[in-house]
Amino acid sequence: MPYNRTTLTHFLLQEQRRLGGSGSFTGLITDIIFACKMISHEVNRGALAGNLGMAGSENVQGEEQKKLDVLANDIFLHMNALGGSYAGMASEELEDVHAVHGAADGKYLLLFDPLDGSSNIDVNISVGSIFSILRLPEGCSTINEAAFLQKGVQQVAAGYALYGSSTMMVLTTGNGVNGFTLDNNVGMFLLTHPNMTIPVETKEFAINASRSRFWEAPVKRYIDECQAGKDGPRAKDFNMRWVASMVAEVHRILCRGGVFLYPADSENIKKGGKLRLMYEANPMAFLVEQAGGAATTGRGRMLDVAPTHLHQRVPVVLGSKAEVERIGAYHAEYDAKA
Ligand code: P6P
Repeated sequence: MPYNRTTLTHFLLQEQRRLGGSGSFTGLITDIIFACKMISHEVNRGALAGNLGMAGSENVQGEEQKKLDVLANDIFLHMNALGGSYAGMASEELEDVHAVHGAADGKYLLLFDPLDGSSNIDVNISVGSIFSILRLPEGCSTINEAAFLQKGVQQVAAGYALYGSSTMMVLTTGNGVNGFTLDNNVGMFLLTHPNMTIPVETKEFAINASRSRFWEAPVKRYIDECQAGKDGPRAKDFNMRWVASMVAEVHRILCRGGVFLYPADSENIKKGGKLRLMYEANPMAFLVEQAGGAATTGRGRMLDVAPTHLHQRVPVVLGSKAEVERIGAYHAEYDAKA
């Protein structure tokens, strides 16, 4: 029987009953589900819909926007305002926070990267949407940047949609990680990857190796040892992957293990690194930890980083716990000698 799977909506209802929740999770995630279905449709149509190419504008990061960056951002802002759950939103594509006026019961804040990895769009490589949900601080009456500057441990839910060979949504509400695949025939996300778990060990690392000349010594040591293979200090061969789409890398790690590094280096250190804390590193760190992995800056737990501004960047090391801990140990040894 093809329809014996659990839908994402039913899964959330079951979670609420199990956890005695107020029912708000379903409302929170339902808006995001609609947004991701619409983005999936536009991404999948690609050239046929004239969606490829540049929008002719720049975002707050100073990056040239793709047409689909702008479209995905507009879809997220519109769809997530309709449900009334969110008092405010923050997007990689917007300099300032976006207050949702008249939100019926806006007790939450939504942060998102509407289309991560969009440089891959025009060459048909997987891209994704990343989202993070925080509570509106008690007594907060003004939706400003300060309301959003909460540590990653404060997230109530996080996840991503992956627009790949199939469209998937992977989600945590703090009780493990579950993956759902979009059945385009009926327009529903169906549970296909229950209780996703990251193996503690791995033989696969992901890093942009073209930046090796900029790396700090502990990163160089770790990668050199992996590349030395079974005759080197690790006594085993490693494989390397680099998709240049964080959602695709994290999904692979959730499915089969691995370690992902985007370190701060001598070239990007002034900006604090490459990846953004609030709507890339923190939601992915929440997912990875909930799946039994680890996520750090190389020098401390990602979810404990105290944010100072909305679009701040951080060094990222995440994935199989044994490798993340090894990389942390190499940084600590290096710092102790400094
Ligand atoms: P690079 C995409 O632009 C992104 O933010 C992440 O999704 C990805 O992991 C990284 O940047 C790719 O960076 O330097 O390889 O282009």
